[in-house]
Amino acid sequence: MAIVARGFTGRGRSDPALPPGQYLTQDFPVLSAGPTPRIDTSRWQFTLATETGERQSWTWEQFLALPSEDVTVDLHCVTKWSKLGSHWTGVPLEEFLGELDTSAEYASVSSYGGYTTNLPVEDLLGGQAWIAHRYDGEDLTPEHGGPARLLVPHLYLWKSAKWIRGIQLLIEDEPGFWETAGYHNYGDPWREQRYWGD
Ligand SMILES: Nc1nc2c(c(=O)[nH]1)N[C@H]1C(S)=C(S)[C@@H](COP(=O)(O)O)O[C@H]1N2
Ligand SMILES: [Mo]
Repeated sequence: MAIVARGFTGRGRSDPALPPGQYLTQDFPVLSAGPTPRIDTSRWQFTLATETGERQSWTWEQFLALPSEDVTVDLHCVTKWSKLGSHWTGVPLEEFLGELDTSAEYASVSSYGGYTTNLPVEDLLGGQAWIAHRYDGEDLTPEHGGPARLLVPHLYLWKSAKWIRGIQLLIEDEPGFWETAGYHNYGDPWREQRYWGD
């Protein structure tokens, strides 16, 4: 294998924080598959359902009363932009899943507006995922998923469902909106899992 010095590999930057095939952006592009739903926090609810049909819901007030964390994370979109060091406030998924009696390994995430995405339950735990309600010190805007969105920055950003409404735990995996349309089922940016077959 030829050894190619960094800087001689073409236009791509070789920032070690950038997964393969990604470029840096300072903006925060908006990518939504449909219209932006407007959900008043007075009628917002987040519902977690287990594989046995057990359900638990949180109102906006109950959600805000949970312990939240300030996190700084890198975002990687499958359309190739990456944004490094973005600041969020959110409730770690352990706060919702922690007490739950489940043997489900898969999660189907659904949003107000109908978007869905899927990921292993394991990827929601271990300090890797939050339901975020603040971005850069401000309430999350509707365009970026406000009042609250999933934030799973170690996977491509399509897994970070905006306008999150619920999570259904499943024994068998259930591909979501983009996963059904050809995006990779798991979506690890470091392994460049963009499409089925990658
Ligand atoms: N509900 C919902 N969530 C979504 C999407 C969407 O269309 N609807 N798009 C996904 C995709 S493809 C990306 S790249 C990110 C974009 O988030 P942003 O618009 O805040 O940059 O949201 C993800 N979450
Ligand atoms: Mo995306």
